[in-house]
Amino acid sequence: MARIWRVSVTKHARIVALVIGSLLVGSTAIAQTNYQPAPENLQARREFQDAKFGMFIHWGVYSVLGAGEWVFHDHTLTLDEYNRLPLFFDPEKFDAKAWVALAKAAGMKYITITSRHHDGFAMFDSKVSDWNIVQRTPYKKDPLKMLAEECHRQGIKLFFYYSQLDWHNPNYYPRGATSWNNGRPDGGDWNSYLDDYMDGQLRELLTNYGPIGGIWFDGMWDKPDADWHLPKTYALIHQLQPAALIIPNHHQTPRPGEDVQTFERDLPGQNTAGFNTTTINTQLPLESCDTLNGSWGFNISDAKYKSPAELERKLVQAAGNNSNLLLNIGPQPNGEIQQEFSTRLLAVGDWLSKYGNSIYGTRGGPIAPGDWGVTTQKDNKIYVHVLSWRAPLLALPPIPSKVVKANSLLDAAAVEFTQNADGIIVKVPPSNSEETDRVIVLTLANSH
Ligand code: FHN
Repeated sequence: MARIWRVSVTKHARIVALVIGSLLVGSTAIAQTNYQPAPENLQARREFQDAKFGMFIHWGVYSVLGAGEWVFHDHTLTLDEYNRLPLFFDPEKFDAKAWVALAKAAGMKYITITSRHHDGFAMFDSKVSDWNIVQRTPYKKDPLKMLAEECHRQGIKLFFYYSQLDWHNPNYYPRGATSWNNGRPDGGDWNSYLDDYMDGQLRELLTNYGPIGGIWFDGMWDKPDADWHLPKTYALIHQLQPAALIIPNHHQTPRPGEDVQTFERDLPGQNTAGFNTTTINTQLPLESCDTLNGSWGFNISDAKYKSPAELERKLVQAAGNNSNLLLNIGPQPNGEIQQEFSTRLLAVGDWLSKYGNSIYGTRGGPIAPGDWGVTTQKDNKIYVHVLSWRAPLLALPPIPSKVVKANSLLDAAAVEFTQNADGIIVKVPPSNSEETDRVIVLTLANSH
């Protein structure tokens, strides 16, 4: 009982920290001033939008304890205790080829992996400090190197999640909203943390792993009033790899220098999680991240697996809201991806092999999402995704173009429809209870 209470209190404290951080972080509205994205960056943004579905991976020494990536904070471990974790991290079953192959079989077009999380532990070969997988674990190898090589080989983009928040480095001082009682030293050089340590590691990530998709930042909400030297860091990234996208998970409206707006456990513009902004930057690609069960890092007691149908609906909802879905799994400490994840991912991949045309390469359609479903669009095709509608007729609002044909995506069967100034009425094919999404393709006149 005491444990349950403590866990719920710490979870609550965590959300409060995220919310307060998110509310305040806007006050540090410093960014890469006069940012003009390079042509290759603009191209990378389009490719990112086309990709639609990515694999998020939270993997670190915290996985050893099977209690999520916040275990240092949640269980109030001391630094000395946490320092022992790398000694038990020996992922002998890690197989970069299998991970990338699974992402591809799931229909995912990119991977975003934690290069380090809030524990500051580098999952790559860093020369900036020895708090890294090569020097502190019996494994002694750099899994990100293997993953990057495999991603390049299999033609999938790799992004690095990078936590700006660091519970381990003494120079992350003054402390932020989290992890006050873990025996961290009361002193440190903040500027050195940013300029030497963080930028040093980012330089490594952007020079030693070939072309990467971008950097997915997290943790700024921990110290909302701090000067994070963002102009310098953002300029460094864009200078080293102009096509690399900066994706900041600060839960606020984007600022110059940032290339994608991301939302955590929410669709763009929604805030059910309690810390997302409801303001959407319509100029930027959008992304929404979520978990396959309820956790980010490996959590041995979390069996709240979402069904393939739930995951497919999330993907369709994201696409209909002009957004990507970044779906998270937390691999085991031995490097294996548990079967509960892989079977569900493969089922989604199977679904995508039939419905992918209505997802990949699309943008949010011209009709606003409703309780019934969403639309996506590619060239002169509007895909009407009927997610929840029992009646035989569906009335849609007017659109500026003339519909010349309507047919069902799966079997190309003609679908009856009428169109006038009041809108479009389509006769929805009967629902098959096993179908997540009924997709009707509207072909427009005047294709471009
Ligand atoms: O605190 C992290 C959390 O562990 C996880 O990494 C998620 C992923 O979006 N982001 C943070 C909370 O905003």
